[in-house]
Amino acid sequence: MTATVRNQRIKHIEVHASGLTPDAPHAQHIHYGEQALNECPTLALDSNGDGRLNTVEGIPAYGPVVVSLNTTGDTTPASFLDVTRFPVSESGSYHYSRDNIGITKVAGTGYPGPDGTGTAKEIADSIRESEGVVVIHGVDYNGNGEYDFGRGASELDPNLPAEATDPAACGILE
Ligand SMILES: [Cu+2]
Repeated sequence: MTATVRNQRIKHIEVHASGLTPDAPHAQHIHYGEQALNECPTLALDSNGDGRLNTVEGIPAYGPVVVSLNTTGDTTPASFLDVTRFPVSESGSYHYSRDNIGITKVAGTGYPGPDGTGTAKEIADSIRESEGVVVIHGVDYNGNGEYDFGRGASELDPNLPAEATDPAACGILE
């Protein structure tokens, strides 16, 4: 996973993923938190002990969403679960790239100011310093070929299955 960042803009980013649930959409984001560890999570963060890591449990490792790495349109955190605009894993893998993504200010990123807002410059600087974490979501735990509610609803949106939003893969953005 690589990104070229100039000023407050990602000039080019690439994500190469494999081993994913095949033929399913995968939400993917750059996560960053000023208070986060800026690393990929492990099951040690499974705070409710249910044997799987959900997206919120991973936040101490990677922080909140700062950029939505989708294929078209708005790339701010507001688009983080607009699943129709994220890449689909043909046979479990994909090669994603996109140019010219503007980085925006994001509330809740753990900075001292009002609402913990990080400015676009602060967030861009952190991504440049390899503190941004790309998280790919979507795990078909029961292997039935679709995201279902077998492991309950997503903690992020009760209308979505947990399978659609749990973290599946992760990498530090170099
Ligand atoms: Cu994410």
